Amino acid sequence: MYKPVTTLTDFVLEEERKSKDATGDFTMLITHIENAVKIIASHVRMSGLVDIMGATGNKNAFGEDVQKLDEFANKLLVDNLRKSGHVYAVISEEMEKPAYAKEGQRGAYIVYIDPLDGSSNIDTNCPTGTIFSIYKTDGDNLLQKGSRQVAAGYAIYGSSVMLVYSAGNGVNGFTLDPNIGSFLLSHPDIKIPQKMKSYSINEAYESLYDEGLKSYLAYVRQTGGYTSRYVGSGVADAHRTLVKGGIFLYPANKKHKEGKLRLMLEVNPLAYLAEQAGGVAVSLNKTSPLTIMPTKIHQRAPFVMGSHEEVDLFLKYA
Ligand code: P6P
Repeated sequence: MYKPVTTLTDFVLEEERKSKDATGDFTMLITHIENAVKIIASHVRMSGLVDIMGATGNKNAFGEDVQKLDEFANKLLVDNLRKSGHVYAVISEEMEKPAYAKEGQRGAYIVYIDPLDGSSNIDTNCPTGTIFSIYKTDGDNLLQKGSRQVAAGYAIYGSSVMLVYSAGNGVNGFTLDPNIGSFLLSHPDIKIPQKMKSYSINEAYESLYDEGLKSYLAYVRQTGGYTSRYVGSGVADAHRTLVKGGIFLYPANKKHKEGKLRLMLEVNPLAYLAEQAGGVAVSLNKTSPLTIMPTKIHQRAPFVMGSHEEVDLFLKYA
């Protein structure tokens, strides 16, 4: 029986038609990201069977072991985007320096990417993801506040492959139909529930947290009704929080004094989505990370996102 479906392409074209000064560049940029994500998804699904699993012996910009799959994802995304003609520069978690498009191929957008977030989970078959954050080119300035993002989103390689993004008009989720190879609108207008008694934090670091956070954790544990969920893959923890509500925290601690997550590559895109979905995100000084003026492309920031009521409760203790 015929049932109308909306593909990601249909959706982005419709959004383009709504925007009077749209040139089609953004539509093409999202399409390049979509195509790269489909290829990454097919490799992630096969990672246990082909020899692209396991570490490469290289280190990324943060001195972390690079898994072969995130090196593959990085090369694919960076090459795709640089040659697209729509991108001025790509900044990736896997590369210390930005990758600029060649002269004559430089476009209107700067794209920050975490090609395979949570890659340390690949060999345990836990969800991983690709995070992207898009800014308009601003001369050769690559450091803009998160509030200047024109779009942000992620792919999550989980029980299904989803692409979730916002261009400032709410958040929409698309699920890959492997039979036709298209992303179909499956989660229109995602809204974070105002409250949900679920908290997500790495509790193994408790001794490293500040007293306020310890008191918050003590409260949610003893008040009853709360559940704890933590995957340890940012996209998975953020996605669950986006669709089910609750609170996801990666705060600063004595080991990670600025937090572990990267401001431009993880915190800002996830915070943008949280706010677009009617939720809230906080970082330094209990304010939105989108207000932070970045000073380095790879700087880190503390991060909390989730349901308004759950984040408000956390802020009472923070
Ligand atoms: P921890 C994955 O390595 C990552 O960068 C994020 O995806 C995730 O949220 C975080 O680190 C998990 O860190 O210290 O809890 O293992």
